[in-house]
Amino acid sequence: MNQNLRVAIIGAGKMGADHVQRLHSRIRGADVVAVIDVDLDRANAAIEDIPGAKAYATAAEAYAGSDVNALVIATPGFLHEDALLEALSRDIPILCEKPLTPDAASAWKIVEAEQRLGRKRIQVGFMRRFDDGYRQLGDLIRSRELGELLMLHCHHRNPDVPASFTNEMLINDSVVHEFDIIRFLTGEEITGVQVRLGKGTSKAPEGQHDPQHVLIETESGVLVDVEIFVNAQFGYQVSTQAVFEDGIVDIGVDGGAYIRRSGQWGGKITPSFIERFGAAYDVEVQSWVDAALRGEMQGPSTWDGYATACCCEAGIEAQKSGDKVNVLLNEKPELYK
Ligand code: ISE
Repeated sequence: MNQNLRVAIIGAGKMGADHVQRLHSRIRGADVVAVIDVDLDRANAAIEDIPGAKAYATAAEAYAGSDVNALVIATPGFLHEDALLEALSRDIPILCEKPLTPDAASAWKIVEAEQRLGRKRIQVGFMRRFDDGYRQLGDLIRSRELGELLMLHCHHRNPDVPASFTNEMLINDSVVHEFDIIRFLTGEEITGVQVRLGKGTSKAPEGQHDPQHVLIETESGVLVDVEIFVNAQFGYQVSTQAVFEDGIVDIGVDGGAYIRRSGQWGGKITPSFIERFGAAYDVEVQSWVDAALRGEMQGPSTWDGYATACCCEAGIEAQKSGDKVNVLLNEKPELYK
C-alpha cells in the first residue's frame, strides 16, 4: 500500500509552483494530489506534468474532491490565517510559507488553535535554517569554538521587486528572514529593533524607501545590522559576517565555481532566492515530509512564526518613528519549549 503523504499546495505562484515541482520530482514520500489557486489556469499549469493531481479554485473543493492529508501554504501572507485554521481543524500536517500570518494578533490565534489541538502541526517556511552555510554557522556558535558571538553583519539584496512591494514589505516580507535566523543562530529572542532610512536608490518604486538599515538586538546584547536592499539590480545575495571573540566567519558571500576565462575571472551571481536557496528548500520540504510521515512536526514552529510577527510589528513602528522599538512577546506556551 502507498503510504506517501497526499499533499495539496495552495497558491500556484512563483513559490507554490516551485514547491509543486520539488514535491513531484525531488522529494521522497509525498504525492501532489491537488493544487489550489483562484487563478485556475495557473493551478492547471502547475500540475501539467503530474498525472493524478487535480487543480481547484478553492481549498474546500480540494478537500471534497481529493484525498488530501497534508497541506503546503504558498499564498500571500494575508490569506494564511483561514487556510491554517481550516487545516488545523482537520488535524493535518502543514508547511506554511513565511510569514505565518501578517501580524502578531492573528499569529497568536494560530498559536492558540494549535495549543487547543494539543500537538504541533505547523512548520513555518523559514528555509534559511536548512541552508548549509547557516547550519555551519549555527554549529560554530553553539560549539563556542571561537568564543562568544558578539555581532552579525547581514546583507539581504534582491535584484528588484514588483511595484506593489510596499515600504512595510521590506520588513514583513524580507527582513522577517533575518528575524528568524538571528533567533535560530543565537537561541535567543529579539528584544529591540531600529530602522534607519538613509540615501535611497532612484530605482525603487514610488513610495518605497530602499535600501534600509535595520539594527537588531538580542536578549544577551548581540547586535545585528541588516542592509535590506530590494532593488540592488545586480542579482540576489544573502550573506552574513559573524564576529566572535576569537574569529570572523563569512557565509553566503559567493558560491559555485570560480572561473577564469578570456578577459574575465569570477563566478555566477544567483538571480533570485529560488536558485540561492534551492538546496535549502529541498532539505526543508524533505524534512517536513519525513517528520509528517512519522506523525511529528519539527523545524520552525508556530511560536517562531508568532515571535517573528512581533519583530516585524516592532520593525514597522521603528520604520515610521526612527526610534528603537522594544519587541514584546506573550509567554511561551509549554508546547514550544
Ligand atoms: C521573498 O518573499 C523571500 O522570501 C525571499 O527569501 C526574500 O529574499 C525576498 O526579499 C522576499 O521578497
